[in-house]
Amino acid sequence: MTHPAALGDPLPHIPWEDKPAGCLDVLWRYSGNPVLPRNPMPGIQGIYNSAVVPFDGGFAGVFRTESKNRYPHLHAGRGPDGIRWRIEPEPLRFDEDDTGANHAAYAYDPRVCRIDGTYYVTWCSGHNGPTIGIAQTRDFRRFRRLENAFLPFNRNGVLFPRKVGGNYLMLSRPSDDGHTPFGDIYLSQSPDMCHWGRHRRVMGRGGDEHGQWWQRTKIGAGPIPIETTEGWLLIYHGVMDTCNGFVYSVGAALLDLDEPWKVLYRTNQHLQTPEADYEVCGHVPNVVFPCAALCDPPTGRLAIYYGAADTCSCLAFARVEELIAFTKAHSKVF
Ligand code: BMA
Repeated sequence: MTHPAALGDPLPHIPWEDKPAGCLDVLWRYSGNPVLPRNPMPGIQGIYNSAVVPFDGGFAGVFRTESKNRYPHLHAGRGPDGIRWRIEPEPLRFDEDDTGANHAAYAYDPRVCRIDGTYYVTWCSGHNGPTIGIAQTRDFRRFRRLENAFLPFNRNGVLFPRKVGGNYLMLSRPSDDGHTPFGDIYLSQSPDMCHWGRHRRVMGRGGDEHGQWWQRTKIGAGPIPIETTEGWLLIYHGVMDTCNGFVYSVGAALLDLDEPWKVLYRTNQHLQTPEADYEVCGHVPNVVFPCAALCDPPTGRLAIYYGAADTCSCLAFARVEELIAFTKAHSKVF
């Protein structure tokens, strides 16, 4: 039997730190967290839930910022090593387009996905309520807006890095106009990145009947799924309600390679829950919210970018082989 392995291009300069001796967890935090702290630049009080990809020998990203009116915007950024970042002072602006998208609307929780040499940004965009905005870029300087993927209300739009069955695929979570006390993950298909259909339900939140309180309120796709020999590795957030509000944790699933709406395995426990000071204290306490993952397939090293407490940006690490083995060994599909 071959070992489970990630597929794709090598990334030898991935940000990395070995697992601390004695650590029993599958995911471990970067000792230099937060990578991007609160008040990272004038007028910006928080930078979190942001997406990073390899680009031009280094890294590029799209970052969620929050200014002092607490209105969220997206900013492009570049960094040589995935840890030190230069964030553009002005929010992303789009070239002229003929979409009906509202360019002045709020923008948050971006993901960035490279497909056939083009980078697609998806994010939660205002359109009389939240839905999934899409833009494309090749250089992280000029961005072209495409049509919104769905009607409101929807969040957590996450593309797959290649077509499957001839279609682009996107995960999302249909939701409501508020703080959404419900939500399951769905998959939609498109021949052209414009018309989305052939919707499939992928997986639901867990409740009493599944013994899964950590993800009992809602779930949402996190980073772009990683193609592996065992299926698409999906890292996602699971949310529970408590007397003090929502708690956001991290889980993982393996989806069928050819029919990714079929869940093969899914962790029956969280892999990371808010514990570090910067996760339990911030503008919204008790949130870990992964939006991007870098992978070096030859070594199986995985670097996961996550927002902490809706305040700062952090890194956690894992080994793909270990993460897959854990997901298979501690699985409950429902
Ligand atoms: C969700 C989104 C995220 C945020 C989370 C916790 O609804 O708004 O951006 O991190 O709530 O506040």
